[in-house]
Amino acid sequence: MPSIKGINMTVGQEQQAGMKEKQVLEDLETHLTRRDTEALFQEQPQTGNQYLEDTLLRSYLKTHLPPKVLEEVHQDLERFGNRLLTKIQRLSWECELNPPVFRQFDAWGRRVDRIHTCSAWRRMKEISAEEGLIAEAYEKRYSNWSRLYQAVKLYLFSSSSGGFSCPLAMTDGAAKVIESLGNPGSLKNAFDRLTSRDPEKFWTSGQWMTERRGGSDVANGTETVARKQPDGTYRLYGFKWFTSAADSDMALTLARIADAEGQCTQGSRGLSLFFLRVRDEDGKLNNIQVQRLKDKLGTRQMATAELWLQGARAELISAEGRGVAAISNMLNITRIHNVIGAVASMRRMISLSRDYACKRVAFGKLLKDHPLHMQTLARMEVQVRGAFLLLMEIVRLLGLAETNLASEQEQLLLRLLIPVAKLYTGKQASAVAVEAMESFGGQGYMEDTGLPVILRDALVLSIWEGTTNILSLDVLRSLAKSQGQVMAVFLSTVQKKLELASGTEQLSPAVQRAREAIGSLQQFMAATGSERALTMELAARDFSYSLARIYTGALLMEHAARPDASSTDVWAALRWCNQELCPVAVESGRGSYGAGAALQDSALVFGNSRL
Ligand code: MFK
Repeated sequence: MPSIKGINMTVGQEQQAGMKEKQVLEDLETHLTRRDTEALFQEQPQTGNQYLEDTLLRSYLKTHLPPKVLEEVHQDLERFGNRLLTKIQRLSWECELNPPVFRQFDAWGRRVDRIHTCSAWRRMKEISAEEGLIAEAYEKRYSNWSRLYQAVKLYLFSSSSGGFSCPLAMTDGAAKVIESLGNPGSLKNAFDRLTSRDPEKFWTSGQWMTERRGGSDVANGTETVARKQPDGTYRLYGFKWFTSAADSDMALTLARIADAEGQCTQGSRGLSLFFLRVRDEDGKLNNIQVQRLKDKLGTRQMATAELWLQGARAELISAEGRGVAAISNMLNITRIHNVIGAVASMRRMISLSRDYACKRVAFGKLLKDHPLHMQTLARMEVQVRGAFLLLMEIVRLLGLAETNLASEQEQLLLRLLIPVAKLYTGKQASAVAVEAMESFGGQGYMEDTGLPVILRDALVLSIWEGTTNILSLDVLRSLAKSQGQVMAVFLSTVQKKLELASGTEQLSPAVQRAREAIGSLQQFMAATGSERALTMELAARDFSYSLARIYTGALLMEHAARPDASSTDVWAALRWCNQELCPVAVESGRGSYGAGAALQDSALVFGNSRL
């Protein structure tokens, strides 16, 4: 006897049950089919021309650029915005879908170590040259404004670049190093190619700094040895553990020069900077073996590799033992690119969230009509506005420095603000990407929406190019090097901006809060006294956050004090200044930076048994 769900039935009963089941299925199918043909049940969020839609960017350019420069730049950016929308965004998605593939051996067992990139990735390289994404900064067509203009193009490109902004960062950094070395003849070809607008000529560069024994601790972690050859060149032997965009044409890297006995100087003083070609004219690797490609959480569009240097031919380009100082020019540029990437990913996420809020109906109305939802988006908008203005301030200062127009104070300020901005915006980008993802509900978590890619790629921004703590220590390095002078410049610059803002009455609560924060910061600096070294190390992160929040607050206020400022500019400044602007003073007041607190923190992490 047959059975349904364990119930015994006769043949008649079985037939009846079968017919009923069929009827239910038919009803269900009719219902689903009807619903299916009605409409898509959710509309995809989209953005238009990113340049035209970015009111803050446009108002910044209008305020700061000379009219003639603005006119030309505006036309180009509008055109570029259209190109991004209609052509480049599609390529970006292709890069995500077709990550690089590594083939170690050919069909006949020969070692080939080939990194295959997709055609969209290679097209990105051509586009970068055509658009002058590196060239613009070095041609200096617009004098001190060229660097800012380049940064704006990179900012627009970043979130549609399919990860190509990474090799561009290092390419820019390498060009900067070569330029700062006075463009020596032996590097002329490389410089011309890095800064070329000709896709046929254009080169990208790698920055090989990280080795097995340490990422951040370059001074102690670098094992690569350089052996001098009779012709004056060097051969490098070592293992590079993280080499981003390993398909690049050239690289700058650190190594220790061995003396006649094969001995090397350890520590930072033993490091020198080298230039090398990755492949020769025939495409053969320069005595380099690719061990494998990295299996990363994000930036999967890009080939990050482990490389064995087995006698790679290289040229010494810094003074012996001055490798870290020489490559720091590259680091400062790539850190600025990191800020560009952070602001761009925040802007993209928020633009998509904003569009979605105008399309998605929940609880009987559009998301944009839910005040709590809009409050959440507004909080993110304040973050990206602040980060954007901080980025513009840095590239404005860099442009002045590169055209010999920056005062000594402005140069000091630039040195301080680069690590401050890198560490702060890296964290902002991760937080905003997570928050924005939530604004799409479950859809935000779906791979094929493309939203998780933005989050994954944003998460690296606080790690590579120096983690948050390493950058916080770099902030202290810049203080120490200037013997505190940079703090005086920081404070006087902020004071000037606040003075300007105090002429706008609606801004007065923000001005007041910023002034209080400055007072607290000064008190903290004065109170560190004899315990300064330990206190400052423990306080480094909160201290850097305080600098970021105070300076950004001042920039938002300055922008909101323009004659043609809007009420939203004012609101953004007020909102920014409602947060704790000087966390270092608050934590210091709680005794967080003493030796006792350090011991307790350690005990908290490990449990009391370790003490
Ligand atoms: C979208 C964005 C895309 C970005 C893509 C990039 C992909 C590439 C991925 C990577 O390569 S990630 C790896 C990046 N690695 C790092 O960022 C290293 C992090 N570690 C540090 O930054 C350490 O602070 C550092 C290695 C610099 C410390 O080294 P040392 O040897 O202990 O430094 P020291 O002795 O304090 O300084 C040596 C010299 O360099 C000094 O000059 P002087 O000898 O003339 O006094 C310093 O002033 C100078 N210096 C150090 N950092 C500087 C700097 N100068 C200017 N700016 C800086 N930031």
